[in-house]
Amino acid sequence: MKTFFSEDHRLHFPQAELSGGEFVTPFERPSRVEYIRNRLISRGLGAIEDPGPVDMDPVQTLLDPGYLRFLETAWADWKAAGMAGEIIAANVPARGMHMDRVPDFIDGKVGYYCHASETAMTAGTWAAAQSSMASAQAAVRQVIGGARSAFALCRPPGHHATRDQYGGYCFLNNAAVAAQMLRDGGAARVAILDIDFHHGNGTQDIFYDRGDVPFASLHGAPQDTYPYYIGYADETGRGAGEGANLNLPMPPGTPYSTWSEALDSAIARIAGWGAEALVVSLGVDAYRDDPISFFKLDSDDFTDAGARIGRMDLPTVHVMEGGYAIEAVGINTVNVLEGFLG
Ligand code: Q9C
Ligand code: ZN
Repeated sequence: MKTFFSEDHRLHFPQAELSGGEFVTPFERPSRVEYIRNRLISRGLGAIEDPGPVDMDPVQTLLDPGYLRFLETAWADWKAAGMAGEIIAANVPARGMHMDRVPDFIDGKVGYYCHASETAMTAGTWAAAQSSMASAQAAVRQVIGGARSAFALCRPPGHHATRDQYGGYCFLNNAAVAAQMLRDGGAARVAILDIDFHHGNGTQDIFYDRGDVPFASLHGAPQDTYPYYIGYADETGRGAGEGANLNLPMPPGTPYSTWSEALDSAIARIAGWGAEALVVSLGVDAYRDDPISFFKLDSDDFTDAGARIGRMDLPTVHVMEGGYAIEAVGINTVNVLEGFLG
């Protein structure tokens, strides 16, 4: 399996994450993907290639143009306004306020286009987000070209980003654009299976009204974890998308015996949807030692999960999402891919 990876992820390295009322070194840090790359090499999983430039056409078609312009200019606007630090959202539109009027001043714009203030933006964030997207796109081209699978080693991750909001360490929804590109490449129905510990709110939202890109997510129950306000089992899709959204929230302490049953039901639903291609939002933060998550998967469980996904026998683009147990993130990620390959 080929991997696509851009060194430009290093351009995104905020110093601060707001966590428990303190600024801490972000959990989503550059070394994460270095561990994954080193493990890919030591296990001989296949070539690792630079993706080349991003293609913004499918990104602009799927996402909000005003949001993309904001991401492009946010740092310059922030600095021009005399802000001393990294971009952090301090205000967001709340109940009773206008949800659809974009402020002129950058401080207000930031809150308009952000849903979670733990995530900081810096000078290189936009370039890094685009290079992350480029890896997803190169992996899609590989699969459209006939490969059974490809791995997009994306950083920053994407599944929390909606059409017009960033947050949860995500700026551009790589998996969503990958699925749309597989549709455009000829697959009539493209399923997205999100095994990251957190609910893929952005991906769900982007395709919620559509039946051609069904979405299934295994995640920590929203009552107990981010993104808190979405990810319930009764969110089943809307209009043409009714029945094409499957949420499988699970409580703190969930072991692999329970998680794997949920995975099997997601896999059965994807088969029932008649998917012709698959995008896996591949987060490994369901790991027992993940510092911000509460599932109890062991490293070997990720191999088994990958094998179950592989038995779906669909052309598959794996897109990297979360996973913050730095020492194990490479092992766990490559275990999924090796299990998939069988
Ligand atoms: N005090 C992904 O896994 N909440 N994003 C962190 C830490 C945000 C996770 C709380 C978690 C976002 C791609
Ligand atoms: Zn996650």
